[in-house]
Amino acid sequence: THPVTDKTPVTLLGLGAMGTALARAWLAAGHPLTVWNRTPTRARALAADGARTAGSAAEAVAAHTLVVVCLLDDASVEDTLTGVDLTGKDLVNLTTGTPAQARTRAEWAAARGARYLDGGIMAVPPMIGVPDAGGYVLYSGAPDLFEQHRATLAVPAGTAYVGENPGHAALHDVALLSAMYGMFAGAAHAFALIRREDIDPTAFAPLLADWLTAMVPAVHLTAEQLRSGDYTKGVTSTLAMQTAGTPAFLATAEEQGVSPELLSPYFALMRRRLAEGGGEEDLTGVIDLLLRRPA
Ligand code: FVH
Repeated sequence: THPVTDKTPVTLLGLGAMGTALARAWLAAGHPLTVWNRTPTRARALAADGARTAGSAAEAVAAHTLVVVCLLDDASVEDTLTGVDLTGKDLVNLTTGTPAQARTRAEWAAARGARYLDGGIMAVPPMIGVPDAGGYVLYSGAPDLFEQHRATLAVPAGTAYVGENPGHAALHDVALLSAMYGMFAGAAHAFALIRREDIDPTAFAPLLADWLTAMVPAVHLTAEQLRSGDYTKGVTSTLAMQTAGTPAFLATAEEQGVSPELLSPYFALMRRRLAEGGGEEDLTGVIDLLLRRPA
């Protein structure tokens, strides 16, 4: 049995690296916690720290109203919860998936009598339970459900509610991580350019970090341009000017013996937009070229 407390009891399914970090945060904050993991050995250390371990997912779900799921993927959620009685449960799914999977999972939960919130974790396990680490979780789904459990959900990491559509947490998650990979791709090309010269990468890195940091606020102007539909609004470096500069980038890559394969697709889109008459615009028109079909 759990000690008497006014803290919301939590059931947690999934004790991988992330699930274990979540569990430790709730235990440290004094929340009664019931855990289940497919491989039971992972629950033992948590039991020693005060978690109650359930012998099956069904037993764990039956223990408390708030049920948090942090498994590998959507298929493992299906495997784990098929046949489990979810009537009256508040299901919070922190498993990474696509927006469509989240929307389908929300309907699936509703058909089983459960309320549903989807979550996208913007943190790695060491950031969980560390208030200043900067990690947070994106949530979408029923607003009243989020409000009801906001304080409990805020224990492991900050929370950011992004709307009622259950697919929007996953969409924001993937969009933010996609931007991150674009940044990593640019940094990879930059490091490749200097790699064959007598340039210390650790001396170059601060310049790179400062430059990327200085450029980041440009996303706000892009957003304003998208909202207004005026892609020339506030433009300081036109598409025509920037496209004229791209041969120097490609020639430099050639001189340095570096493949342009990370940059070339973006430059090709810039040239296409220029050919369509977008020369006086910012780079924002490239976004329209990426929209392949009506959503
Ligand atoms: N770890 C991270 O850095 C990232 C940060 C951002 C968010 N992700 C997502 O969080 C989900 C869980 O990730 P994780 O780090 O805990 O992942 P693992 O350590 O690999 O643990 C996976 C757990 O899933 C269980 N599991 C896998 N398949 C099944 C199944 N068919 N049925 C039941 N459970 C299953 C696995 O159980 P076991 O192998 O211990 O028996 C673990 O509990 C994930 O969506 C990340 O994308 C983490």
